Amino acid sequence: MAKKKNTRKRNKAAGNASTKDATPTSAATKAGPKEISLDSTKDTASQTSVSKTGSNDRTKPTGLDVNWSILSQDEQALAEILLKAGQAHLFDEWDAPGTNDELKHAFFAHVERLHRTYPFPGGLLAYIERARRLLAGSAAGANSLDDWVPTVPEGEVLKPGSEEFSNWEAVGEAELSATAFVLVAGGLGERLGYSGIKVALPTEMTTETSYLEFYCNYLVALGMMKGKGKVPPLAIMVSDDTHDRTLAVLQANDFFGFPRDQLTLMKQEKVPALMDNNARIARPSRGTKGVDDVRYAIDCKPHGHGDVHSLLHSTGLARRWEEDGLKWVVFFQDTNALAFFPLAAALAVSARRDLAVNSLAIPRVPKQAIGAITRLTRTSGTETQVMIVNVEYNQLDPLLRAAGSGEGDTADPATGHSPYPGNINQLIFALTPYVATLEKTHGVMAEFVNPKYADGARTVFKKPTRLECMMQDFPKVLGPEAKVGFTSLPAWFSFSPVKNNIADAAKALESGTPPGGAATGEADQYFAYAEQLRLLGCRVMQAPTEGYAGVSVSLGPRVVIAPSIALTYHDLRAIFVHPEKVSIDAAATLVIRGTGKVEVDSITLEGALILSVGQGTTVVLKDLTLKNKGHIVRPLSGKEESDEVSRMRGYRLVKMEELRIQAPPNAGRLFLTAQGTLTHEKDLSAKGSAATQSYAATTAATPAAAVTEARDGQKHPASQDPSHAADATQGSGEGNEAKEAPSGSQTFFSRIFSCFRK
Ligand code: UGB
Repeated sequence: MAKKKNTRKRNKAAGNASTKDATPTSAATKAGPKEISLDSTKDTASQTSVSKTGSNDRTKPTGLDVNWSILSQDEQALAEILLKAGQAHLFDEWDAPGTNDELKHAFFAHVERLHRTYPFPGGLLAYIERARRLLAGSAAGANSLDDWVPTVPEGEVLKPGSEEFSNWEAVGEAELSATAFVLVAGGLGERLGYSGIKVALPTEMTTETSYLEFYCNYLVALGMMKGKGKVPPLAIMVSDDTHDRTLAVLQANDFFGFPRDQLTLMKQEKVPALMDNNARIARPSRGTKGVDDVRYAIDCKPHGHGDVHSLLHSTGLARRWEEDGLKWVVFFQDTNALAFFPLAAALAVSARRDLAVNSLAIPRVPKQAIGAITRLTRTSGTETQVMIVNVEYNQLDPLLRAAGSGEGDTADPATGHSPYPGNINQLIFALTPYVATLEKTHGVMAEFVNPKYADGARTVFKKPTRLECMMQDFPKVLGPEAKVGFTSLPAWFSFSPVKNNIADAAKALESGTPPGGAATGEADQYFAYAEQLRLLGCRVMQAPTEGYAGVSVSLGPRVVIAPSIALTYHDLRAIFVHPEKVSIDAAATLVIRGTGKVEVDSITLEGALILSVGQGTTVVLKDLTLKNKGHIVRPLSGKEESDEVSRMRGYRLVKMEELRIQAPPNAGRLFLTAQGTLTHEKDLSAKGSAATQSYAATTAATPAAAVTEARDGQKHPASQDPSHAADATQGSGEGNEAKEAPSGSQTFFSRIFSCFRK
């Protein structure tokens, strides 16, 4: 008990430290979110117990020996640690005193940082010792899951559009306002081949909303619509690779309207890369950007998303959220535009089933690069241990084979999917057991190592490796009393990450697994909206799939409904009041955004409509038939100049013509009718007469969004001239072979494509 009290005290100090850091003095961070200082909050007891006497009972390598006198006591102590950890080689090529002394001091500053910020107790010594043990096991072919027997766990399988689903959503809506959010965004996305940070990528090209903007918009809208105006807290885990650029994007965009006192950036640090089974620390390769002289440098790599737990502990954030009365914390990834569709329903599952951990899952395609939620059982003597936890994709196949399933990671013939639900790494934790566990464990997670060997004897690495940890391993440190489960939803509704460059996406598609590319991320987002409208009963066509550099996608219709308009399927249902009177063509574009309200009564859309509604205004779409040239998707020719974002997709979106409506705030109830202009409810009877007051800002954009707004509201642009509209539709050349896609129908996709979207 006394021990617990002490821990609480220390954490309280941590909380205070982070609050203090919220008002940094540097200009760069003044306007920013709270910056967490790692050093004041870590459990560094064992890290600071290093002798500073400089007494050295080991033989010093020459490079160190000759420089000993120029080192400070602290530097000498750090050198001792390195020697104790078997890292003498790092001094091999050091110059004599007087040459490159600045670099030597910088080297020790880096070592000090690595030692201090290693997120688990024990600093560098502990890291190297653990690495040696894990590397020895890996070289011997040991598997950490060797004694465990896998079986398929039980969980909740939800079907969007069903009555049952609506009931779950209704229960979960109340939980949304009792939730804190954590975005893990420390990954650079090397597989993606994008030079920026992943959260700055556009989710789709119609509105070009970035992931970061989208996530912030969602949470701000959540606060406004379900949280009585209180925006939920968001912590973003960043790394050295992403911190500055994430902050810069936030600052450049005035934090996307996110209240700063609710936003925290937590920085994870890297760990040393290791070059052999002795866990000898690697130097960067020659020519590495930003490295003056590799002889005085250490190669570092990310430690994995599992660091998020130690950061939520050391910053005191998790406990503060619990003290503030929040019940849940949701972890989500950097590039999944579908992340929030399942949230309300999944929160309801957590609440009703009293789950300490609820993993969101999808039907998994065998060999898909996502982990599998698995029930693992281990019996030793009379004791049986059971845990429901993610088994990473590279471990699943050997585990299943070892357990006697000769075929390994294969499909259940009855469903075409793996019997094991696929982990989308979106986790809902109940805050109370989470905080209690963090206080016991300090967020320390099991580490693993995954070297790629260059030789059969497993002694040479292709490139340096490092220890890593994963956030979804948290159930492994929970007590046996904690209930762990999963909620499975169709992939089309919940998961389409952007992880692979276009070539790898094409290869994945060819091998029968979901591509995870920028094009599929975009297409799946449009599809998720379109399919929800179909489930409501709207008539929404679906464009045929087209190939772009080997990646097949169906990019129409392009429906984007901002979170500020609808957060849930339930909200969409309230907007589309007469779904049977809604018809959307395969080549159409429908964007609805703003902070007002929308009611879609009857609409036939065969072009592009961009509707923005100001707060305090409701726009009713009634008897609106819109035809214009709309937007078209143009494949990249290969020869043309193109930007990185288009190259990742293999196409660009050309905005030929669109009707852009900007409804002003506090204008009451306006109707967008056949004429394509906004009319106040009271003027409807005088439709078409001079008395009609129009608020519409209509737009003829051609080509490439030459947008002009007609503020007098009396203009009738070519897009509304029926004769022109007919030409325009032909001119678009899009959707000629589009088919009607009634709800649940996948007939317009290849077999494999439909399989991913279930
Ligand atoms: N991330 C960090 O914030 N810090 C890090 O050090 C590393 C990553 P990846 P991965 O759902 O598709 C995971 O690299 O690790 C962030 C699951 O392990 O995209 O290959 C990073 O910014 C796997 O079980 O994914 O695979 C990103 O937001 C499966 O579920 C997130 O962590 C898979 O995700 C994931 O990093 C998936």
